[in-house]
Amino acid sequence: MKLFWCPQTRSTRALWLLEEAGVDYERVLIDIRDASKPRDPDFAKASPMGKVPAIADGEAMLADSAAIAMYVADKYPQAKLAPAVDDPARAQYYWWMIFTPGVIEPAMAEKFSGAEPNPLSHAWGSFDLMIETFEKGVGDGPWILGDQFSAADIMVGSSACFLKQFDMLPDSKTLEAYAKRCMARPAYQRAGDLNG
Ligand SMILES: N[C@@H](CCC(=O)N[C@@H](CS)C(=O)NCC(=O)O)C(=O)O
Repeated sequence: MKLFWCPQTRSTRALWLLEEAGVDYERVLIDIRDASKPRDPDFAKASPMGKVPAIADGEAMLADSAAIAMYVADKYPQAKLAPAVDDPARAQYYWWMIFTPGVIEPAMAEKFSGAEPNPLSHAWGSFDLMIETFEKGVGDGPWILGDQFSAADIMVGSSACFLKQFDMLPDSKTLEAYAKRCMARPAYQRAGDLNG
């Protein structure tokens, strides 16, 4: 499997994922900050928007950290990164897998840009509602699905770390502690070392 990545981007999620999954992969650098540098021709096929992360796994090619997380978790069930399809926990797993691209990231953009919150019509609710929902979801944890760590933690856990890194995490003992638990995972640390 080829992972198209670039340091200090959302590729960190895919690195963390592949390290948790214990999958053999090759990192292929895409310098998103310099479009004049040559790019592996598979990258354009895997990522129609030219964004990282993306993967090429034989003929299977896709981009987007959430899509990649779902693909890898299902393709490598031995890594136990997703509840089985017939496990009732699968329902909450889907909800939290989509929470980062559907809610956390747009809510962060709202906050960053200073846009007026409009929870009734904005699909992500609002930044404050996102934090409240995220906090309740983590609850006593330790993970977003309770005792079982899953790819959903890679999605929302990395988002908690980004919120912290961008100084956007409000005073929340629950989310602070959750972010710390994620960062303490050996696979997260290996991904950090690879990320430069
Ligand atoms: N929803 C995507 C977003 C990916 C994304 O926006 N990646 C940025 C870096 S963090 C990128 O590749 N930007 C370069 C560009 O748009 O040209 C994901 O979660 O993977």
